[in-house]
This record gives sequence, C-alpha cells and structure tokens, in this order.
Amino acid sequence: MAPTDRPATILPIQEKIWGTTEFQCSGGGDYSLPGAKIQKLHADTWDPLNDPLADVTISDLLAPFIVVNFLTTNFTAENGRTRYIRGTQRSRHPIPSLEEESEWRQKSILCTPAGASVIRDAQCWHGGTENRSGLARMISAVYTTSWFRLPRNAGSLPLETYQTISGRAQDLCRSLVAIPS
Ligand SMILES: O=C(O)CCC(=O)C(=O)O
Repeated sequence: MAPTDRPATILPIQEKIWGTTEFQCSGGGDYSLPGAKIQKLHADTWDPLNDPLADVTISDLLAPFIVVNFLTTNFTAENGRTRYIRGTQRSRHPIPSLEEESEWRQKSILCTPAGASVIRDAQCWHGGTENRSGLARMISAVYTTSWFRLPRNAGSLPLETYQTISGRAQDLCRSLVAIPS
C-alpha cells in the first residue's frame, strides 16, 4: 500500500481536539536513546502569553502543542519507559526536581506496547527514565495549533524530501521546509 493510501490514524484525533484541519507539524525526533539518563519531570512548552498579572497562562488554554510518541519497542524498565503525571497540563505549580519527586510520581509510568502511539498535551509533566537497553524506544512528532510556532525547527526539512511527500503532508510541514534563498 502506498503511504498516501493508508487510512489516517493520528490526524483525525488532532482534528477532533482542535476542531479544524488548520494545524501543522512542527518537528519531531527521537529521545532518550540508549545510554540516556533519567530526565527530571518537565513540560515541553513555555508560556508565550506573558500576562504580567498572570491571570491567564498557557495552562488555561486548549493544548496548543501536542506530541505524538510512536513506540518502536515495548516500554520496559530496561529501556527507560516514560512517566507522565496526569492532569498537570493544567498545573501552575513549580515542577519538582528529581530529588523532590514523590514516589507515586516516580511510579507513574506507562506500560505501552510496541506499535502504540502516545498522544499527549506537551504541557503535561513527563520525563523519560534511564535507557539501559541497546534500542531507541520511540520516535516523536510534534503538532501545533495554527497560532503557535516553534521557530527553532523552521528549515529543518530539506526541500528534496518535502517534494516527495503527499499534498496533505506538505501542508502539515509548511513551516518546516527549507526554502532555498
Ligand atoms: O524519551 C522519553 O521518554 C521522554 C522524552 C522527553 O520527554 C523529551 O525529550 O522531552
């Protein structure tokens, strides 16, 4: 089956969350490769609103930034499965350091099989654990709503690659493609 003939699986979920097809792919990568140490809990976003009164923060908004983790192998203790702290995308509390992290949070790890995808609000606190295996455990793609930008990834997709992907994929990757000057 050609890639463009495959039924869409992930995109309809973003369309449902955001109520539109007007979002974009803003990058991706593979994280916590073999040899990676435990990560402190973190969120992948910052607050672009900078409300001086702090009446409104990014945590009050519908997720502008969604990460999809595609599992290339089962999550196991050896390969450093990720912990996710439910509901923290709404939190305004400081994120605890590794030393401060309570036991129940250390144990909030996903038991997820190879081939599954984890779709998460990037504001939700999470962190990989030590990868003692010889395998990368997942690759990731980042999607952002129409008003949110991740400028650091602009130009990261070579034009020659962009020209080989479907029209829908080109539309999604419009802010990534390297435009020759
Ligand atoms: O690799 C993981 O388990 C998590 C990666 C991650 O949280 C990150 O790099 O932001």
